[in-house]
Amino acid sequence: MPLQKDILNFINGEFVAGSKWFENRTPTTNAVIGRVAEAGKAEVDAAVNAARAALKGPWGSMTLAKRVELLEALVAEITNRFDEFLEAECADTGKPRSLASHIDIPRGAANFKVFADVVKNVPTEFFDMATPDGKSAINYGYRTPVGVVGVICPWNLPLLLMTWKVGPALACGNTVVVKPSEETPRTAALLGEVMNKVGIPKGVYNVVHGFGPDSAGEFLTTHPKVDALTFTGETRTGEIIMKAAATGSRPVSLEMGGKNAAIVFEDCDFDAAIEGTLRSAFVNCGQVCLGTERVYVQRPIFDKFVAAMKAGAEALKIGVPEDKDTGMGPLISKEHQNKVLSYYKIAKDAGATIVTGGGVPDMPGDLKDGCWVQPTIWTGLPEDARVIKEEIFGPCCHIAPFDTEEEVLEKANANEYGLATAIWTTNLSRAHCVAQKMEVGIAWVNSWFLRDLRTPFGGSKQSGIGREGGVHSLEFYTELKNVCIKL
Ligand code: NAD
Ligand code: 6OD
Repeated sequence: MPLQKDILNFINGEFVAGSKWFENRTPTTNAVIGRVAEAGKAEVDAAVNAARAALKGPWGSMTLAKRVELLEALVAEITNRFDEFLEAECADTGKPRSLASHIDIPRGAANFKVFADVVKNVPTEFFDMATPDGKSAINYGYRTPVGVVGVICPWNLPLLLMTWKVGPALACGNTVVVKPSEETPRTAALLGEVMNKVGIPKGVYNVVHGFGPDSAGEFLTTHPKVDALTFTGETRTGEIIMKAAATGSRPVSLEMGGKNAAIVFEDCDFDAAIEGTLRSAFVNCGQVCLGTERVYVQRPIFDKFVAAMKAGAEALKIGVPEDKDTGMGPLISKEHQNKVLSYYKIAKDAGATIVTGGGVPDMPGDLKDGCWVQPTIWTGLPEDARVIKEEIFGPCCHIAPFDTEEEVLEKANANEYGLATAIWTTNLSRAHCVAQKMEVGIAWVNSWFLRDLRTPFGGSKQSGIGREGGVHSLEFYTELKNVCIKL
């Protein structure tokens, strides 16, 4: 299937244009490969109204068993159209096909399956109580959908992070209006076709394209008929969305930025720690919220670790999605390339030792205009340096030595973010102690980005509010009512 040239909004089961168009570029060459219909106030209003109406239609009265069947059909149909999703995701992001075919697209489908299983199996609570008249009453919990959920998405793992929200929202019987990132509109639109094919009723899944301020993002998050907002993106955007949600006292779920630390003890499995840290720093060109931008290595293995990281970074082949040897693609956009390169300059100006990288790789032909940067490793900066404090969201990390557990905990926790950590040690007791003391939502030991979708996922401090995953998603996507019956 050729790539779509015009990417449309999906409202009430129909593909529709918007108030204007904006360009869709591919980051490998920065060439325009399509145009996107921007939703204005009218289209956002239509999408929200369609989502509200769908709550009262066949979707609202559908049995749980039928809803689960439809979610399972979605998984099958995404899998059927795997290559189209892959092509669309790689065109928007430039990421290696080898990566998107193992992570983005399979997880994009799995997010429907896991929440279908959750809603099918999860019980609610029950209490039997004695009443003052010598008789009794029973109480049980009953979950209902929250209503219309606004889903605001980032560009780094577009399908995966969108269905991570849409999966549980639909499993719980809600309807959604999705605002994909302006950089990556394709897979959300393609999912509209899949929704129609499997028979999800009109208005249950809607997509409005556009930007944040004064565009679809703002129109959606300030719309009074949206009942709840779930967001993934930068912390400062999350704060704006939280303010919008305050009007009407609407619930928010926020998955935001990170400046994650890896802690490598001298007793680690060295090869595993190198493999995991290379992946956590450079996969998806460093554009993973859980990625490592600060690495603390115990002094006896520091030099050996830095040398192995340098060798690993320099062995990464930078290239196009379709080359099976590509280990790293481009950044998402010219704007983001400029941001990451500005941090490369900040590190240099601050006196960092540039172990490897620090610039733009030489790329042939059309690729010269793409959004490429080199994987970059620094050492030698003080803990208050900007590249150690601020989220860069690029393929780069600073590596610093440490001596004691107390010292590294102090340094690793001295950050306003608190999303994830990766701890590398063979000392079981130390692994538990450090994991428990890290101020993060997710602590991996001897692994990174190993996901069991039944577990709570989210950030502490400025990395987020709320937890999603497994039964935890039900806390956000349902209203839990207590029914009390006097017997
Ligand atoms: P972003 O905050 O710039 O944009 C995210 C979405 O918000 C986009 O759809 C954008 O159009 C929209 N938006 C922007 N301003 C808005 C406004 N005023 N009102 C309504 N919507 C608005 O984030 P990004 O650059 O797309 O993604 C990268 C960021 O996302 C990084 O900070 C990364 O750490 C974070 N992230 C976090 C997680 C997590 O799970 N914690 C996952 C992925 C990405
Ligand atoms: O694996 C997930 O469910 C998830 N939300 C990952 C987030 C990755 C951030 O870039």
